Amino acid sequence: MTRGQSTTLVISAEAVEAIEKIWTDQRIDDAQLREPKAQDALRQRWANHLGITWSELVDNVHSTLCAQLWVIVHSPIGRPSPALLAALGTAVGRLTDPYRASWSRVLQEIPHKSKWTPDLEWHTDSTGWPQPNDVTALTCLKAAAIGGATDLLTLNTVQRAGVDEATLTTLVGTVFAWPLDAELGGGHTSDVIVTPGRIRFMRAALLNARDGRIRDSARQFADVIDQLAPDYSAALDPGDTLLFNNTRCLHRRGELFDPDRQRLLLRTKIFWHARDGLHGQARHRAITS
Ligand SMILES: O=C(O)CCC(=O)C(=O)O
Ligand SMILES: [Fe+2]
Repeated sequence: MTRGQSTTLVISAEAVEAIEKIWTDQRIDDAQLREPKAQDALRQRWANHLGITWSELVDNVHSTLCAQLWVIVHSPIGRPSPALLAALGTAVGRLTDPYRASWSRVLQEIPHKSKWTPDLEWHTDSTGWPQPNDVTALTCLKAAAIGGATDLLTLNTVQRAGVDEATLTTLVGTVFAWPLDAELGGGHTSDVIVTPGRIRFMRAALLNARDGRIRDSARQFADVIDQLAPDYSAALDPGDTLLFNNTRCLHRRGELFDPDRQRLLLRTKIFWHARDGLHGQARHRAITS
Protein backbone atom coordinates (compact mmCIF):
# COMPACT_ATOMS: atom_id res chain seq x y z
CA MET A 1 0.00 0.00 0.00
CA THR A 2 1.52 3.30 -0.99
CA ARG A 3 1.54 6.30 1.25
CA GLY A 4 -0.68 8.27 -1.12
CA GLN A 5 -3.28 5.54 -1.18
CA SER A 6 -3.19 4.83 2.51
CA THR A 7 -4.03 8.42 3.42
CA THR A 8 -7.40 8.16 1.70
CA LEU A 9 -10.31 6.41 3.34
CA VAL A 10 -13.56 5.84 1.50
CA ILE A 11 -16.76 6.06 3.50
CA SER A 12 -19.81 4.21 2.22
CA ALA A 13 -22.73 6.13 0.72
CA GLU A 14 -25.07 4.43 3.23
CA ALA A 15 -22.98 5.71 6.12
CA VAL A 16 -23.00 9.28 4.75
CA GLU A 17 -26.75 9.12 4.23
CA ALA A 18 -27.33 7.83 7.77
CA ILE A 19 -25.10 10.60 9.17
CA GLU A 20 -27.01 13.20 7.16
CA LYS A 21 -30.40 11.89 8.26
CA ILE A 22 -29.53 12.25 11.95
CA TRP A 23 -28.06 15.72 11.31
CA THR A 24 -31.24 16.85 9.55
CA ASP A 25 -33.54 15.28 12.15
CA GLN A 26 -31.68 17.05 14.98
CA ARG A 27 -31.83 20.47 13.26
CA ILE A 28 -28.86 21.70 15.22
CA ASP A 29 -27.74 25.13 14.13
CA ASP A 30 -24.15 26.32 14.27
CA ALA A 31 -24.60 28.21 17.56
CA GLN A 32 -25.92 25.05 19.25
CA LEU A 33 -23.12 22.99 17.73
CA ARG A 34 -20.65 25.04 19.83
CA GLU A 35 -22.03 23.43 22.93
CA PRO A 36 -20.22 20.29 24.04
CA LYS A 37 -23.53 18.76 25.09
CA ALA A 38 -24.97 19.15 21.59
CA GLN A 39 -21.86 17.53 20.12
CA ASP A 40 -22.02 14.69 22.63
CA ALA A 41 -25.69 14.10 21.83
CA LEU A 42 -25.00 14.04 18.11
CA ARG A 43 -22.01 11.73 18.55
CA GLN A 44 -24.11 9.41 20.64
CA ARG A 45 -26.83 9.29 18.01
CA TRP A 46 -24.35 8.63 15.24
CA ALA A 47 -22.72 5.93 17.33
CA ASN A 48 -26.05 4.29 18.25
CA HIS A 49 -27.46 4.44 14.77
CA LEU A 50 -24.37 3.41 12.82
CA GLY A 51 -23.08 0.88 15.36
CA ILE A 52 -19.96 -0.91 14.16
CA THR A 53 -19.76 1.44 11.17
CA TRP A 54 -19.28 4.37 13.57
CA SER A 55 -16.65 2.68 15.66
CA GLU A 56 -14.78 1.71 12.50
CA LEU A 57 -14.98 5.29 11.29
CA VAL A 58 -13.60 6.57 14.59
CA ASP A 59 -10.84 3.95 14.65
CA ASN A 60 -9.82 4.39 11.03
CA VAL A 61 -9.76 8.17 11.03
CA HIS A 62 -7.95 8.32 14.33
CA SER A 63 -5.35 5.67 13.57
CA THR A 64 -4.57 7.15 10.13
CA LEU A 65 -4.31 10.66 11.57
CA CYS A 66 -1.97 9.45 14.30
CA ALA A 67 0.20 7.34 12.01
CA GLN A 68 0.40 9.79 9.10
CA LEU A 69 -0.60 13.18 10.49
CA TRP A 70 -3.35 13.59 7.90
CA VAL A 71 -6.17 11.67 6.33
CA ILE A 72 -8.55 12.30 3.44
CA VAL A 73 -12.05 10.92 3.74
CA HIS A 74 -13.59 10.46 0.32
CA SER A 75 -17.34 10.37 0.10
CA PRO A 76 -18.76 8.45 -2.87
CA ILE A 77 -21.90 10.60 -2.96
CA GLY A 78 -19.87 13.30 -4.74
CA ARG A 79 -21.48 16.30 -3.07
CA PRO A 80 -20.40 18.23 0.00
CA SER A 81 -21.83 17.23 3.32
CA PRO A 82 -21.54 19.58 6.32
CA ALA A 83 -23.07 16.74 8.35
CA LEU A 84 -20.16 14.48 7.42
CA LEU A 85 -17.65 17.20 8.39
CA ALA A 86 -19.35 17.59 11.77
CA ALA A 87 -19.45 13.81 12.23
CA LEU A 88 -15.77 13.39 11.36
CA GLY A 89 -14.94 16.22 13.76
CA THR A 90 -16.87 14.67 16.62
CA ALA A 91 -15.29 11.31 15.78
CA VAL A 92 -11.88 12.91 16.37
CA GLY A 93 -12.68 15.12 19.36
CA ARG A 94 -14.28 18.42 20.30
CA LEU A 95 -15.21 20.97 17.62
CA THR A 96 -14.29 24.39 18.95
CA ASP A 97 -15.34 27.96 18.28
CA PRO A 98 -13.77 29.99 21.10
CA TYR A 99 -15.21 33.30 19.86
CA ARG A 100 -18.80 32.25 20.54
CA ALA A 101 -20.02 35.31 18.67
CA SER A 102 -22.80 35.95 16.20
CA TRP A 103 -20.23 36.27 13.41
CA SER A 104 -18.25 33.14 14.27
CA ARG A 105 -18.99 29.60 13.13
CA VAL A 106 -18.03 26.10 14.20
CA LEU A 107 -18.37 25.12 10.56
CA GLN A 108 -16.71 28.07 8.87
CA GLU A 109 -16.81 28.71 5.12
CA ILE A 110 -13.41 29.56 3.65
CA PRO A 111 -13.94 31.34 0.34
CA HIS A 112 -11.35 32.04 -2.32
CA LYS A 113 -10.04 35.39 -1.14
CA SER A 114 -9.17 38.08 -3.61
CA LYS A 115 -6.40 39.57 -1.49
CA TRP A 116 -3.26 38.04 -0.05
CA THR A 117 -3.93 36.30 3.27
CA PRO A 118 -1.59 34.45 5.65
CA ASP A 119 -3.05 31.07 4.71
CA LEU A 120 -1.29 31.33 1.34
CA GLU A 121 1.98 30.77 3.22
CA TRP A 122 3.09 27.99 5.55
CA HIS A 123 1.45 28.37 8.94
CA THR A 124 -0.25 26.51 11.73
CA ASP A 125 -3.82 27.39 12.65
CA SER A 126 -5.13 29.34 15.62
CA THR A 127 -1.83 30.80 16.79
CA GLY A 128 -3.95 33.62 18.25
CA TRP A 129 -5.79 31.25 20.57
CA PRO A 130 -4.45 30.52 24.05
CA GLN A 131 -3.92 26.96 22.83
CA PRO A 132 -4.07 26.17 19.10
CA ASN A 133 -6.42 23.44 17.94
CA ASP A 134 -4.99 19.93 17.57
CA VAL A 135 -6.64 18.98 14.29
CA THR A 136 -8.06 21.06 11.44
CA ALA A 137 -10.65 19.55 9.09
CA LEU A 138 -11.47 20.99 5.66
CA THR A 139 -14.28 19.81 3.42
CA CYS A 140 -14.33 20.89 -0.21
CA LEU A 141 -17.66 22.52 -1.08
CA LYS A 142 -16.48 23.70 -4.50
CA ALA A 143 -13.15 23.02 -6.15
CA ALA A 144 -11.04 25.63 -7.97
CA ALA A 145 -11.04 25.50 -11.77
CA ILE A 146 -7.47 24.16 -11.63
CA GLY A 147 -5.31 23.30 -8.61
CA GLY A 148 -6.10 24.65 -5.16
CA ALA A 149 -4.90 21.68 -3.13
CA THR A 150 -4.11 22.21 0.54
CA ASP A 151 -0.36 21.67 0.95
CA LEU A 152 1.05 19.98 4.04
CA LEU A 153 4.58 20.06 5.43
CA THR A 154 5.52 17.96 8.43
CA LEU A 155 7.62 19.04 11.37
CA ASN A 156 9.93 16.08 10.61
CA THR A 157 10.64 17.39 7.13
CA VAL A 158 11.24 20.88 8.48
CA GLN A 159 13.67 19.53 11.07
CA ARG A 160 15.68 17.79 8.33
CA ALA A 161 15.64 20.81 6.02
CA GLY A 162 18.99 22.31 6.89
CA VAL A 163 17.87 25.27 8.96
CA ASP A 164 21.12 26.62 10.39
CA GLU A 165 22.10 25.84 13.95
CA ALA A 166 21.73 29.36 15.34
CA THR A 167 18.26 29.74 13.88
CA LEU A 168 17.15 26.39 15.23
CA THR A 169 18.59 27.13 18.65
CA THR A 170 16.55 30.33 18.77
CA LEU A 171 13.33 28.74 17.54
CA VAL A 172 13.53 25.46 19.41
CA GLY A 173 12.49 25.97 22.96
CA THR A 174 12.30 29.77 22.76
CA VAL A 175 9.28 31.04 24.61
CA PHE A 176 7.50 33.69 22.58
CA ALA A 177 4.73 36.02 23.72
CA TRP A 178 2.11 35.04 21.16
CA PRO A 179 -0.40 37.84 20.59
CA LEU A 180 -3.93 36.59 21.24
CA ASP A 181 -6.88 37.52 19.03
CA ALA A 182 -8.53 40.79 20.02
CA GLU A 183 -11.89 38.97 19.91
CA LEU A 184 -10.60 36.69 22.67
CA GLY A 185 -9.63 39.65 24.83
CA GLY A 186 -6.20 40.29 23.34
CA GLY A 187 -3.08 40.07 25.44
CA HIS A 188 -0.40 37.43 25.03
CA THR A 189 0.32 33.85 25.90
CA SER A 190 3.82 32.49 26.44
CA ASP A 191 4.49 29.42 24.35
CA VAL A 192 7.36 27.85 22.48
CA ILE A 193 7.67 28.07 18.68
CA VAL A 194 9.19 24.69 17.87
CA THR A 195 9.79 21.65 20.06
CA PRO A 196 10.76 18.18 18.82
CA GLY A 197 7.06 17.31 18.87
CA ARG A 198 5.15 20.49 18.15
CA ILE A 199 5.21 23.62 16.03
CA ARG A 200 3.32 26.91 16.41
CA PHE A 201 4.11 29.13 13.46
CA MET A 202 2.63 32.34 12.12
CA ARG A 203 5.33 34.37 10.46
CA ALA A 204 3.59 37.75 10.80
CA ALA A 205 3.51 37.40 14.59
CA LEU A 206 7.12 36.24 14.78
CA LEU A 207 8.38 38.91 12.39
CA ASN A 208 6.93 41.48 14.79
CA ALA A 209 8.73 40.05 17.80
CA ARG A 210 10.48 42.56 20.02
CA ASP A 211 13.45 40.23 20.25
CA GLY A 212 15.56 40.73 17.13
CA ARG A 213 16.91 37.16 17.34
CA ILE A 214 13.38 35.81 17.02
CA ARG A 215 12.64 38.11 14.06
CA ASP A 216 15.85 37.08 12.27
CA SER A 217 15.36 33.39 13.01
CA ALA A 218 11.73 33.47 11.88
CA ARG A 219 12.75 35.18 8.64
CA GLN A 220 15.47 32.59 7.96
CA PHE A 221 13.21 29.73 8.91
CA ALA A 222 10.47 31.07 6.61
CA ASP A 223 12.99 31.38 3.75
CA VAL A 224 14.01 27.73 4.21
CA ILE A 225 10.50 26.30 4.43
CA ASP A 226 9.33 28.38 1.46
CA GLN A 227 11.85 26.44 -0.64
CA LEU A 228 10.55 23.05 0.48
CA ALA A 229 8.17 20.94 -1.55
CA PRO A 230 5.07 19.92 0.38
CA ASP A 231 5.05 16.44 1.91
CA TYR A 232 1.57 16.12 0.54
CA SER A 233 -0.80 18.17 -1.57
CA ALA A 234 -4.36 17.27 -0.71
CA ALA A 235 -6.42 17.87 -3.84
CA LEU A 236 -10.03 17.66 -2.75
CA ASP A 237 -13.11 17.09 -4.86
CA PRO A 238 -16.49 18.28 -3.57
CA GLY A 239 -17.45 16.06 -0.64
CA ASP A 240 -13.86 15.12 0.26
CA THR A 241 -12.58 16.04 3.70
CA LEU A 242 -8.97 16.53 4.78
CA LEU A 243 -8.10 16.23 8.46
CA PHE A 244 -4.57 17.07 9.56
CA ASN A 245 -2.61 17.37 12.76
CA ASN A 246 -2.17 21.11 13.32
CA THR A 247 0.49 20.66 16.00
CA ARG A 248 2.88 18.66 13.80
CA CYS A 249 2.16 20.01 10.30
CA LEU A 250 2.35 23.35 8.60
CA HIS A 251 -0.15 23.96 5.82
CA ARG A 252 -1.02 26.50 3.14
CA ARG A 253 -3.32 26.89 0.19
CA GLY A 254 -1.59 25.51 -2.88
CA GLU A 255 -1.25 27.14 -6.29
CA LEU A 256 -4.46 27.53 -8.23
CA PHE A 257 -6.10 28.96 -11.30
CA ASP A 258 -9.60 29.99 -10.34
CA PRO A 259 -10.71 33.06 -12.31
CA ASP A 260 -14.32 32.84 -11.08
CA ARG A 261 -13.18 32.37 -7.47
CA GLN A 262 -15.31 29.31 -7.09
CA ARG A 263 -13.09 27.47 -4.60
CA LEU A 264 -14.97 27.12 -1.33
CA LEU A 265 -14.04 25.07 1.74
CA LEU A 266 -15.83 24.40 4.98
CA ARG A 267 -13.52 24.22 7.98
CA THR A 268 -13.76 23.09 11.55
CA LYS A 269 -11.13 23.11 14.30
CA ILE A 270 -10.89 20.26 16.75
CA PHE A 271 -9.27 19.36 20.06
CA TRP A 272 -8.49 15.71 20.74
CA HIS A 273 -10.13 15.38 24.14
CA ALA A 274 -13.80 14.25 23.97
CA ARG A 275 -12.93 11.59 21.44
CA ASP A 276 -14.90 8.40 21.81
CA GLY A 277 -13.11 5.88 23.94
CA LEU A 278 -13.30 3.40 21.09
CA HIS A 279 -10.11 1.56 20.40
CA GLY A 280 -9.09 -1.68 18.80
CA GLN A 281 -8.00 -3.00 15.45
CA ALA A 282 -9.10 -0.82 12.57
CA ARG A 283 -11.43 -2.87 10.47
CA HIS A 284 -12.30 -1.84 6.98
CA ARG A 285 -15.97 -2.29 6.37
CA ALA A 286 -17.62 1.13 6.29
CA ILE A 287 -14.29 2.70 5.49
CA THR A 288 -11.67 1.06 3.38
CA SER A 289 -8.21 2.26 2.54
O1 LIG B 1 -7.28 27.19 1.72
C1 LIG B 1 -6.61 26.25 2.18
O2 LIG B 1 -6.32 25.24 1.53
C2 LIG B 1 -6.08 26.36 3.58
C3 LIG B 1 -6.96 27.23 4.40
C4 LIG B 1 -6.37 27.52 5.73
O3 LIG B 1 -5.21 27.49 5.94
C5 LIG B 1 -7.28 27.80 6.83
O4 LIG B 1 -8.49 27.88 6.60
O5 LIG B 1 -6.80 27.93 7.96
FE1 LIG C 1 -4.89 27.45 8.08
